[in-house]
Amino acid sequence: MSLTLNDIKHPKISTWVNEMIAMCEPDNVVVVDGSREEYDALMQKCVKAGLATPLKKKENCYLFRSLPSDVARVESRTFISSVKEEDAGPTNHWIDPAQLKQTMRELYKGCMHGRTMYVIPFCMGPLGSAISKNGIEITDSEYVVLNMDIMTRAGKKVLDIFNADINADFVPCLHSVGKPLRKCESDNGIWPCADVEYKYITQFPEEHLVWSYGSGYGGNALLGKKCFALRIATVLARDEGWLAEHMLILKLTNPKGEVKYVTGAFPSACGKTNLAMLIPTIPGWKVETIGDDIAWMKFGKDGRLYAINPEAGFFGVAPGTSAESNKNALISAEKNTIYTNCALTEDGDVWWEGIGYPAKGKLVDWKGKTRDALPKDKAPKGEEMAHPNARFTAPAKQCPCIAKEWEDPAGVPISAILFGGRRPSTIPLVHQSLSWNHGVFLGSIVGSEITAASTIDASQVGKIRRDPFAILPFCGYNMGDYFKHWIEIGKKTSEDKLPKIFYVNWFRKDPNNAKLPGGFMWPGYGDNSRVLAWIFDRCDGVDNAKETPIGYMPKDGAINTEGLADYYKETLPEITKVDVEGWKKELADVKENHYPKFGKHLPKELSEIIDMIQDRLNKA
Ligand code: GTP
Ligand code: SPV
Ligand code: MN
Repeated sequence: MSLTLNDIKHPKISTWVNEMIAMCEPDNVVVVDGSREEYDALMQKCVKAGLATPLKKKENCYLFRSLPSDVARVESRTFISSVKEEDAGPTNHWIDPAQLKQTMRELYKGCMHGRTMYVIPFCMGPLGSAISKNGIEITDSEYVVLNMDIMTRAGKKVLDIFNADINADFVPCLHSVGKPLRKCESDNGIWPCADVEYKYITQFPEEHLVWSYGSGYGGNALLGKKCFALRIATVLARDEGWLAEHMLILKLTNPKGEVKYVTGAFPSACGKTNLAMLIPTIPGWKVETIGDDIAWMKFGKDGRLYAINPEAGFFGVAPGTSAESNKNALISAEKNTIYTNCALTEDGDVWWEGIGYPAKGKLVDWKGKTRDALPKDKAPKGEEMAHPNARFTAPAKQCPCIAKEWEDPAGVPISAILFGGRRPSTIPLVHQSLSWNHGVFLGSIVGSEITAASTIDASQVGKIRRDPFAILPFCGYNMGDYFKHWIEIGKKTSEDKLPKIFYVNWFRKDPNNAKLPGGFMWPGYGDNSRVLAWIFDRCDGVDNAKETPIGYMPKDGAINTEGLADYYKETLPEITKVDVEGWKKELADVKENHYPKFGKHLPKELSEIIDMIQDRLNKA
């Protein structure tokens, strides 16, 4: 059944693979066919090597534990290696491509000794979609193959596309864990990866090429995801006139049965998966999922933007996921799922902080240590049973609320784009931009408290950093030029056909109000449907908004509060008004500390917007 190098008929792919074999010197080479038998055999290999634990309580589910040094993306070791430094821009790390290739070639030389090289043909997006794109990932990690099997369309069906069109484009993605084995040596239960100073997650934007070395973790190693579908795809999108974004895609149905599609960009671990799978608390409304992390949007013939989800699975944050917060995610991950860095229970199930019930008896924590379950479901920072960035990899088709059109090759027409982040103050629950360019401005100032997904440095967690369009760690070129690209997109069609742009904030805090769970002034999760409903009606031009200095905001009573706890009804006026002084400070900070970074790459339109809003605030 399994495929070999002889099954590759696409000359450019063959040549590239053979060059990589010569450099990495694997013991064997396998071309991944994507079959169930292959998946099962690879999983058994991981179990034998002591890397995967089968979960007795969940059908075909396995737990992996990484090394503590390999639990998240490593932004300090992530590079946009463009020919000119200026093209990487002020927000990316850059090394000259010739120099970096030399360094990495030294590392790759013989790096697959004792290992199998897997060649994975994969497609980002529904097969046959004009918006989809193909790649080949080479890896020496079985964990990566298994995850790519869930997260992308991978295997023979994609190889067939290449073999049918031997000139078909592909994005070459090379990955190694950077841990060669000596003869007869095995991983022996230890997650293979390299020390941090040898990790490199490199994008070569001019060549549309990815080289990743030394990490086995999700965003560093599943190269179809952030490396290709965002860092390389942002470059393709710029050149071809479309958008590649760190966005969820959801389908929203109102009580009359009318449908709108919405995308949303929130920084890592700020609620995309949760919003995409939300169960509305207001009657008659329905949310269904198209995607939870990445959206590719292209103009259709009708001048509207159509979005596809380039992925086929969810690589979701486990901690905080409970039957109450995100039941649909839990059900998605009930079977055929890979868990990473969760805790293991005595009866063979996974557990994490915020799963919604206390653990019993003894647990094996994410570091592999057996510990007594804590009486409460919260451990002190740094001593969690599951790592705060523990993840589940689950097939999207298992999601109970997956939309029937989630694999439609045409994509879905987008009516609204949301931006958001964790902002404890200033930013209101929701406001709508006054224009497309004002919306681009709102995207450009997105900021958030730092979360565990983006750093391995716990001391940084909680500080605020700007994360424009939630794409700061994922933009493959100069962020100033990326802003310009968004302005240009707004000129390609008439304003009425463009999605409306909103800024939302579920994370306002009042630490002095003891009644509020977690100090949050808004319940979030399913109650975010109340805001989605307002947005839906905005898109239809319903008279539910008032114009304020910062944009359109809900009229009094326009947010449905039926069934909301009294203490949230009391906080609602505070989070739905303009904090004039807070906004003045916000804009001053953007002007002094954020925008100057982009120099001449900052589009003048954004400076004009900031002046306009400052002016409006001064008159308020
Ligand atoms: P990535 O996969 O890292 O890109 O993250 P994501 O944006 O998909 O984040 P996710 O939905 O997994 O949410 C991460 C964390 O935010 C979880 O701990 C959630 O419980 C929490 N969260 C999500 N939505 C809300 C909300 O509306 N309110 C509050 N307070 N917390 C939320
Ligand atoms: C994120 O960090 O935004 C993720 C997880 O979605 S990773 O794929 O590791 O980037
Ligand atoms: Mn993400």
